[in-house]
Amino acid sequence: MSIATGCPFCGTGCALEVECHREAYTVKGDKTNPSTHGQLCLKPIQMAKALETNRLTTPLYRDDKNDPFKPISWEEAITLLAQNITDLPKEALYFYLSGQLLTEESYLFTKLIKGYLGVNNVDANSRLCMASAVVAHKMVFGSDGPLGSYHDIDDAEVILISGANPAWAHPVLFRRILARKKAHPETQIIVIDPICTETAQKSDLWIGLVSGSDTTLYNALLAQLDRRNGCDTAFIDRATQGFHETLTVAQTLPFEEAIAACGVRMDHASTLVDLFASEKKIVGLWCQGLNQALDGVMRNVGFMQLFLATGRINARKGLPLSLTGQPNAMGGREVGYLSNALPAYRDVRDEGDRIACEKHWNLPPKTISSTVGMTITHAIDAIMTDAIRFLWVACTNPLLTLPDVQKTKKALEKKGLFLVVQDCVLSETALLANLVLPTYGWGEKEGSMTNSERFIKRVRPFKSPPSNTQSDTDIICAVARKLGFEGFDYPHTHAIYDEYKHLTQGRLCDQSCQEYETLAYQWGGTTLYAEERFATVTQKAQFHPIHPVITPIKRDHFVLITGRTKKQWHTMTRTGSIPELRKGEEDAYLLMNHEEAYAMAIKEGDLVVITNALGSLTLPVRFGRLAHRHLFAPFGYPQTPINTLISVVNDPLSFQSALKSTQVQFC
Ligand SMILES: Nc1nc2c(c(=O)[nH]1)N[C@H]1C(S)=C(S)[C@@H](COP(=O)(O)OP(=O)(O)OC[C@H]3O[C@@H](n4cnc5c(=O)[nH]c(N)nc54)[C@H](O)[C@@H]3O)O[C@H]1N2
Ligand SMILES: Nc1nc2c(c(=O)[nH]1)N[C@H]1C(S)=C(S)[C@@H](COP(=O)(O)OP(=O)(O)OC[C@H]3O[C@@H](n4cnc5c(=O)[nH]c(N)nc54)[C@H](O)[C@@H]3O)O[C@H]1N2
Ligand code: SF4
Ligand SMILES: [Mo]
Repeated sequence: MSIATGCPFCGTGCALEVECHREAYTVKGDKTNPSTHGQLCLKPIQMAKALETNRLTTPLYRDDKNDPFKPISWEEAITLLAQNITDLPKEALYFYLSGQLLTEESYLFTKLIKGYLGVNNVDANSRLCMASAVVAHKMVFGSDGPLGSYHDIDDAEVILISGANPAWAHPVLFRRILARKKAHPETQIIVIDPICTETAQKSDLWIGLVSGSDTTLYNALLAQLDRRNGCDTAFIDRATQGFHETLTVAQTLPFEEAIAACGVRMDHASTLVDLFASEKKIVGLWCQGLNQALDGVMRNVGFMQLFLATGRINARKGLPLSLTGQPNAMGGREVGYLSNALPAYRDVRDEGDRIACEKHWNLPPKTISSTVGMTITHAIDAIMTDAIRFLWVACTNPLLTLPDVQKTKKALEKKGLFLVVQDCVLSETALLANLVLPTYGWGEKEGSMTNSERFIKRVRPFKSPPSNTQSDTDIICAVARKLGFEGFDYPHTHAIYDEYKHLTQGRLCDQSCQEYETLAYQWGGTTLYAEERFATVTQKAQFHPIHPVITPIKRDHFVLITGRTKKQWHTMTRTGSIPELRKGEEDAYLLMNHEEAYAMAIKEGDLVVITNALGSLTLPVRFGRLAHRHLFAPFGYPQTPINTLISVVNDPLSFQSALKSTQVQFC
């Protein structure tokens, strides 16, 4: 028997075929899928071997977090959960969700929390991932939603990758880029990244800029393009606003001075200007190197503006295509799980948007709050002051992935906080909980997901779940019913999708005519805004002036960049026990330039201690090629939690934490 489903890992969103033979599962690509054409990488193939590993099989509870857990029944678990929600004032409740939940699950959480409980104190790990990209898309184009399609890569003449390492993080997309290059060797792949990553090594040009200098670089390129008459003035006049103010600010620094400040070679900067000034099709890809920063929104805006200024908002001349991290962060954004949002790209601050949702959910007027909820890092502070006393975490492991591990730990351990964790395994966060709810995992549940090119597909079960676990949807519905809410009696997941899809009618992500059973649909068509009418009030795309700030590297310090490894998935709860995915990635490590290591008498394999005001970590050294005084370490290894060294500093517009880098010294 063969089941069509989707990959539970990255935002590329590969469609898969799983062949089931008794207890074993063979994972292949689904060749009929128009988005990913039967491609896949190692992760889901290997994951299929470890579906039963470390699984939780009963709800666990303890009143006091110092006591050991006791197994309890589901009836007791749901009652306890509902009771804690009822006993506390609404303002003391907080919910923390995940871009790895399915659309139907995120929709139900949103309906329960924002609709029925009437609070917006809910956020998702997308706050750590895509929040800056969301805000930037709204600022420039009027709505969230990546512009293009994967097949824009197939005829691109230049593929410009900034702040992303798709060879590791989006391997199937990277393979597609290499396939384009192979078929058309004149295609140029250019990588802007402080690290000479595998992506950069396989590209035509590595531009090893100083971490954090992106906005300076993009401003300089924009100003130089204008000097060279390389901007598309007809397009700018016709379809955009704010160009001249933006250009004036971008012209502040002379080109040479700006490029030198970025640590970029003049000839490399000139190459970029030449390419943008040409008629070539350029596809721009980016991810956390731009999103996870104090100026993450403006890095996104600056990058996108190079495309806007040169009329690259279409399939002919190219476009910016934001890479989404998690498999269904797009679906979560669509159903409005972030603290300011409502389904189908609506906003809690908009009265019309609130009314539309209240009507759809049969709720009395004014049930939905117009106050934007706290973001997750604010909620951690609020736990410390006892303002938040209930936290329900689903499908994420925040102890290791939020900034400042010690602070997060203190908050989660707080006596006055009732912590609920809904997970397939006893994660590091679950180990701190009062109540642990064991859920179905990949291969056991059904629903839908949207990938990085807005393509929605079905996810289907191909095995039975461990006994005494429940699906995420069943848990949400059981709690809602226990709270006395009507509207959570769904005969099947199909009915949840149908209810949600009607909310998308007439919206940018309209999927209201789609059928759940056969879902295979790219909302918005291949290119958003193909008619050059944008989702802003004036229907024109908006330029925004950018005032860059480069934080200098302190004396005796290095920039420590954090990110992923090639085969592991975040905190390793699903991939850590699989030998094939562990190979070469057994332990965390510190990547550094060998010249800099030699100067400090450090050899490859030596254990070194890196430190900053928050703490210290010991890591073995590996050699690589990075910009001067830059280091790299992966963040997912539980024994060496890199976020111990990352303080809570957020972008002021998106509240996304600057997780990508910090400064450290060697002890
Ligand atoms: N194997 C694997 N794949 C994954 C994941 C995983 O855990 N494992 N996670 C998924 C998720 S949720 C996400 S969000 C994506 C993330 O995908 P990526 O964003 O591609 O991955 P990161 O490792 O976070 O690294 C981003 C790159 O940004 C660079 N960078 C750092 N600072 C700067 C800067 O100032 N400017 C520029 N231009 N670049 C900079 C880093 O050197 C790094 O190469 O990966 C997804 N895919
Ligand atoms: N320093 C640093 N920190 C970072 C980043 C970085 O680049 N640098 N990247 C950030 C980014 S982009 C992201 S996306 C986050 C990721 O951070 P997290 O989401 O916290 O990391 P995961 O390990 O993916 O945690 C997912 C959890 O969900 C559980 N799970 C899996 N399937 C299911 C399911 O079906 N149902 C339920 N209920 N649970 C399930 C897993 O067992 C696991 O415990 O990390 C962020 N943190
Ligand atoms: S590229 Fe991403 S979505 Fe595709 S199979 Fe690999 S991890 Fe899964
Ligand atoms: Mo992410």
